[in-house]
Amino acid sequence: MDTAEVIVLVFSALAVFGVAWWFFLSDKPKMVAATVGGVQTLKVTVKGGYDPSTLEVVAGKPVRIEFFRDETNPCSETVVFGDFGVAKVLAPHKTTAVEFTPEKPGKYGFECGMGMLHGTLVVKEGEVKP
Ligand SMILES: [Cu+2]
Repeated sequence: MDTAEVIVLVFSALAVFGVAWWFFLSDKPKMVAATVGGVQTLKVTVKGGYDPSTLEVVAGKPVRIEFFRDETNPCSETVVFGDFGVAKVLAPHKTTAVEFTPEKPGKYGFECGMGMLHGTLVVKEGEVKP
């Protein structure tokens, strides 16, 4: 093996490792709700996807997700939270709030009306009352 081959090998290894790290090890952007007046509030930008796409709240308290749809692409026109029976049309370049109260902890998906864009709502156990 000459020097050039070694260099190629090292760079290939780094590239493979980098891709693996990106997919498996890097933490996906996650947003934990801020409580405003007793309502767990989150802000999501909709542009070719949901950003952030993983939202974290606790069970038993109202949730308000403010979707800012920063595009006119019809794909993202509707956001659907199937588990909560919520479907909402998002006006382009405006903020539309979606409100509901998750009663049970778990992971719930949300998506566009065509099921192409995906996000996850992580509902954690709320405070246990004595
Ligand atoms: Cu879509």
